[in-house]
Amino acid sequence: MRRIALFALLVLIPLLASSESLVRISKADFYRIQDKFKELDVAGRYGNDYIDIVADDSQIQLLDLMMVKYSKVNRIDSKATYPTLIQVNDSIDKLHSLYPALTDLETLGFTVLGNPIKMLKINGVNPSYDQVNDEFLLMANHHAREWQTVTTSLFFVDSILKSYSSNAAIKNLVDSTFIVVIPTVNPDGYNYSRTSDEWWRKNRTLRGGFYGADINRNYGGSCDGKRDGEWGNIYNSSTSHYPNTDIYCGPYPNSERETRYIQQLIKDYDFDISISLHSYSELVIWPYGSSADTVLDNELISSLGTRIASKILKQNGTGYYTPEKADALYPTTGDSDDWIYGYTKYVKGITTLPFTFEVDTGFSPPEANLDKLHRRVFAGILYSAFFCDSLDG
Ligand code: 0X9
Ligand code: ZN
Repeated sequence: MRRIALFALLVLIPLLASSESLVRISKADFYRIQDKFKELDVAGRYGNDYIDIVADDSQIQLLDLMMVKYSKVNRIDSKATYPTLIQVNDSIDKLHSLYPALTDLETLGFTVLGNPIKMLKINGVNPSYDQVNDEFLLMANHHAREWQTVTTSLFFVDSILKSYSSNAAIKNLVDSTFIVVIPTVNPDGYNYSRTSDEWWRKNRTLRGGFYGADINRNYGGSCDGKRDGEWGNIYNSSTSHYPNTDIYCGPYPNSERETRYIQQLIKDYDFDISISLHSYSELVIWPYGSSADTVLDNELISSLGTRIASKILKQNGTGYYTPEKADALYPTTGDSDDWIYGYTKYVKGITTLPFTFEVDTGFSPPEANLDKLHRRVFAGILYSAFFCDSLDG
């Protein structure tokens, strides 16, 4: 009887949608269930022994059936701490109008809901046209619910522009580096998460009655000719072809506008380093995330990633972010970093070193922690931007 119930749930889960909550399970249980549990929306790692997943009611029922112990985790943000999408866009406009000589403002493209994806270009020589050797990309908020990544990127821009005239090292950085910042890659998702469903992760493309694809599962392969790097390949439960799941990879590679806009940007500029801000787990990670394979530049990327991580203090002050190859938590296909590395290396013939920062210990921390988070992560972003000068290109 129990077997039949389990079977019914396994078949039905991908088709059902219900309310979601954040639950914490042991790492051992996570690895025990992940094969059977086809669609796991991992929120982050908690300490060394726990994994947090966003689960809907039917998935929680399945945890019960599989005798997995879990505890519910409350989201402790205060919405008012975080800017609305309109306020995010206003802040970007304001930064440009306050520093017109140092910044240029561009729209990468528009989302299906008509929201602009805004990008600030920063340079002391000519912010409109890249005339320098070093290029650095910072993007945030591929995932809608990771609100603090948006404010962290805005804090970075505000801080370097404010310090430009008084801090010689920052002036030197801004003069010698073409810095591109995209505070939200996913404005439709951010707005929906901020106003209607705080657990929302995807964008808001509507297909066949289901909303959204996970932009960080949608990039079309690592372009190195290996099957492992391919979009849509499923090794375990961390990507899905079911459109109603949080980790839906989209109907085909690069199906999402947001994915294609970022790809175009990577084609247009020769970034030395790119950083994609996500939350959470206090990690600095690098490709490949799709398999145990290492990139050709593994020595460089892992030593640089380790150095970057050593600049970002953990929230509890006990140490620094953990550096690791991205598949260490879970391998998944279609993320931005695998694509950026593979495309720049094998198609363009230059090398962009892509990193993902998984900032913080939860989604959208409360006000008291937010400014401190910005400052801690700033150290890692700034170090990375400075490092562009040491790389070829
Ligand atoms: O799953 C993701 O897209 C990222 N983590 S998050 O919790 N922010 O959703 C991590 C992607 C890194 N790549 C791999 N783990 N392969
Ligand atoms: Zn994320």
